Amino acid sequence: MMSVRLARGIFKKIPIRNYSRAPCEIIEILESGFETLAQSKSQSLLKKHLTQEIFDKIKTRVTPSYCSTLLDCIQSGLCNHDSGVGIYAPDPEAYSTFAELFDPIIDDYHMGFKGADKHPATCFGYGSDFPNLDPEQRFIVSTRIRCARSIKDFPFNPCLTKKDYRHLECMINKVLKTLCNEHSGKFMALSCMEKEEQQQLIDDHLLFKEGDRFLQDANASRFWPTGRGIFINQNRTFIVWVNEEDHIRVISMEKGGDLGRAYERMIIGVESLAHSLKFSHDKRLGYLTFCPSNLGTTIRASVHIKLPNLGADKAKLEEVAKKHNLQVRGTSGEHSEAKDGVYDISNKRRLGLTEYQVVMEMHKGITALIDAECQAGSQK
Ligand code: ADP
Ligand code: DAR
Repeated sequence: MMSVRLARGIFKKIPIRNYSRAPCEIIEILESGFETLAQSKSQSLLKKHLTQEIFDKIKTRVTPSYCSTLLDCIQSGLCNHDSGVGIYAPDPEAYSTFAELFDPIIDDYHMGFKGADKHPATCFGYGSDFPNLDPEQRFIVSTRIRCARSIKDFPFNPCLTKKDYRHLECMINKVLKTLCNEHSGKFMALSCMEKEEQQQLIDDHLLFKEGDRFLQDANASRFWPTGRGIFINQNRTFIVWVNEEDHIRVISMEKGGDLGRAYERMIIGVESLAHSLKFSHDKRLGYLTFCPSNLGTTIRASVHIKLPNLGADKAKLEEVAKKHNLQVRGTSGEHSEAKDGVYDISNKRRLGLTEYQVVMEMHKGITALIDAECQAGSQK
């Protein structure tokens, strides 16, 4: 893979960017990376939608407040041709500065969110709207639902300074400490965590992994592990990730298929944080996130599910998932393989629907998937 690791710190002579167009050396890296990507067999949305015309139109632009360049947005996708998406927003303004590229990728990923469309107002519904997906506990090992929030007036990972990371950690942790009842818990900074404890939390699917090359090449891992950490309650059912891919990830988990209980806990958690924190929100794109695949509701509702029949034919499983707007990941999340026949299956789109509609789409999809699994079993 070509190496275009371009951390802000590399350009010693311009530690603080204050230019109105991308410098020549950045444009040279962009042109070389674009040419290599164009000749590759990449299936990323970046490759699909970054045409020569769009590239020439936006390659010199920078965002007004942080001088983020097109290279800051796409260098992960230029370095990793096996990306699914291949682009991130280094700061909130990138979505408008580079709209010619972001908009078709957003439309494609979220399955029909056009430039003129507006994300709907927040409407969570209630956990009680969603019955247990697997009351007999035949298929679903566990259920997880998460949403992301970015703190208003802060940029995203590639533009954060070490001081920003510390400031965000402190600001978010101060509010986490006020949570009560089943949402009360303890914050553990990654920098103070024993490696064994960290690995156990990762293996238990509670903590984010380290060393994601897609995030590293997007300059999302600078100053690691400064400012990164996890907040977790006593029952390990309510978790908040701080400064991994997004400033905040609010996560609720349940053993088995009780989606409604997990969802109700997440709603209370994210609304409690909203009393004290201001989030980055756009009237067209909803809640803003580092990756365009997470815009809007930012919700990913997933099950760890055993599908011995459908899972025997991955193409068939993908076909059924696609029909119901579901996304199949491996047991350890994205870019991982299924172990012991356990798949992570979730809603794919997050933008253009309300929170209630996104979770209902997942609920209906997983119900249909279980029906298909039973049918596949009866045909044996
Ligand atoms: P996200 O984008 O939501 O953070 P990832 O694909 O990175 O998702 O997964 C994050 C972690 O969450 C991984 O360890 C993954 O195994 C875990 N996970 C996802 N869904 C479930 C689930 N239903 N039950 C238990 N763990 C889950
Ligand atoms: N790995 C990147 C991001 C895909 C979406 N997942 C996120 N944002 N965690 C890719 O382009 O494959």
